[in-house]
Amino acid sequence: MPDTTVFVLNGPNLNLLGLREPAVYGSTTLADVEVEAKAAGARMGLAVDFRQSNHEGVLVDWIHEARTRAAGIVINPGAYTHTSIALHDAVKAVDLPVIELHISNVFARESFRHHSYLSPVAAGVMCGFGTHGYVLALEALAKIVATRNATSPR
Ligand code: CA2
Repeated sequence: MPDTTVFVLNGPNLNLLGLREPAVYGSTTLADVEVEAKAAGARMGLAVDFRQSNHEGVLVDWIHEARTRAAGIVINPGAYTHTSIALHDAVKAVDLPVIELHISNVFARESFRHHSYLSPVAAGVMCGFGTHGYVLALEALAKIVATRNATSPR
């Protein structure tokens, strides 16, 4: 049984994944991504708590919840990436590794997607690898969590 939980958080409109705009975001649904992320996490000894909300404050609450319930966070903040000082502050406030993830290559898209409020406070940023990015981000997080646990075990 994995004894390390990580949160995978998804922001606004990602509930539409696979159902709209397949040319940009692919045809895999968020439910498919959840299954893949949980399987990948299990292989790495991580229990994945996978969530989606269209509401900024709910995402803030979940980041706070992770302080006591998770060893790290993968977050696709959706469009809040480009607007949310609240998410910046929440990530900064939790002493947890946070990986920022985007399905699309935001730098190959509109200029308003080139700035992120999360990147300066994230442990790392992954974008442009489609929904496989969730597995890649979990691998990166697993490595950071293992290193943290080895240097300061509970
Ligand atoms: O590439 C990403 O993962 C994004 O975080 C997705 C956000 C976008 O605002 C960011 O700039 C980049 C949008 C999520 C909306 O997802 C949809 C999925 C399918 C159909 C419509 C929207």
